[in-house]
Amino acid sequence: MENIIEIINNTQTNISNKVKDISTKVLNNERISVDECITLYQDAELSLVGMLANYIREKKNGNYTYFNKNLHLEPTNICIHNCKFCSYSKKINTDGWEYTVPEMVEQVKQAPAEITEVHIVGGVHPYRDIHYYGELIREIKKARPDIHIKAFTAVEIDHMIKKAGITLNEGARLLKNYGLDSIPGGGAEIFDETLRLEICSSKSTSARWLEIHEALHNEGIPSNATILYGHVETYAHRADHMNRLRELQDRTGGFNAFIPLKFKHKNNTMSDIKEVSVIEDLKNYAIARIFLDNFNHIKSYWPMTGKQLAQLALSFGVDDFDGTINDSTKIYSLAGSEEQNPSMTTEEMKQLIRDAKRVPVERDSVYNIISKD
Ligand code: V47
Ligand code: SF4
Repeated sequence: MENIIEIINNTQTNISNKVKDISTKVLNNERISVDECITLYQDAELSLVGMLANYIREKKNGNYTYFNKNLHLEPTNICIHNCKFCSYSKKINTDGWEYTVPEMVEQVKQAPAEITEVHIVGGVHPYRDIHYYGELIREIKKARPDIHIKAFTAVEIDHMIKKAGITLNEGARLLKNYGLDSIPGGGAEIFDETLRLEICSSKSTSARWLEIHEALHNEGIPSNATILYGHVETYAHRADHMNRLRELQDRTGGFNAFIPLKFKHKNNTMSDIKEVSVIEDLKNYAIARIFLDNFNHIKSYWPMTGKQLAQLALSFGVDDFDGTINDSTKIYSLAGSEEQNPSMTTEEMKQLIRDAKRVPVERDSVYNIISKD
């Protein structure tokens, strides 16, 4: 380790003593504080945080880069909320769309046999409750008993529980009984209460988002966590967001992966905000990897970032590429994501990973290895 610290001292010409001390801490496997996280965002060079993140990435996941074979189902874009960054939702009785349960089950039946996961995220429909979505889970399981169902953000779950008039613990148990296997990380946005009111005022509060994930973890249902970054937040807001996740993970260990989601500005009411640079994206991945020492995986969501940035991110702390997806999501293409029709063959995914000098590993939804090069 002394060697790496020496290299940092000799190659990072502009490094401050503070950043040097934080780097030493990271390389000695010590947890960094919120203030130290902010210092890295403000003062550290991309190459330095990249190197530190890569050290941790390789310690946790070696040279592996995980992906899975999944299908995205979006039940509806009808939504009661008014998130300013959303390019996707419609109000009921306008020109929104909604699939019926049989239509969604048919989509799953039609999916290639090798798909191991269905990811279900959509708008918060005013009339649908936990029993409606529970039926969907049950029918999908009937059609494809082996498929892992990763479904509904905490914000969707919050509404479906309220709609059914039951408590959170009852809801978590019910979802488990219906066959829910895990939940995705969406709806977290940014936890700072003032900003949350500014950009998505009607959405479940930050405390509620965390409470729902905790209840599900306690029921044995793991989840992911996201952050929406690159809009009106500061570095301190990002560090605070990750700190609340790190604290919850210390208590439950129920998070699988952290997924930074870059704000895309097309077709929404925050379009006047310029999107952040690729340097900022890479720095954000790297600092997330450094700060979230109790998360095993950092995911780059390629349909949003584009294949090239996702590939580059594999050298900045990222070890997970998400899934092959099959052109089945509209959430990001409407917001101007890099992939307008996201789909990738397994071979293409593996080659992108190999080209970044990593080993492609097909995983299931809880990171058991299915196959590797
Ligand atoms: O919460 C909406 C984001 C999220 C925009 O767990 C936007 O594996 C950027 O849950 N620019 C939902 N982001 C997506 C989600 C997800 C995605 C991928 C993987 C996983 C996982 C979960 O999409 C929302 C919101 O933060 N979003 N609009 C936008 N304009
Ligand atoms: Fe609804 Fe989700 Fe869009 Fe917010 S981001 S308006 S909760 S679909």
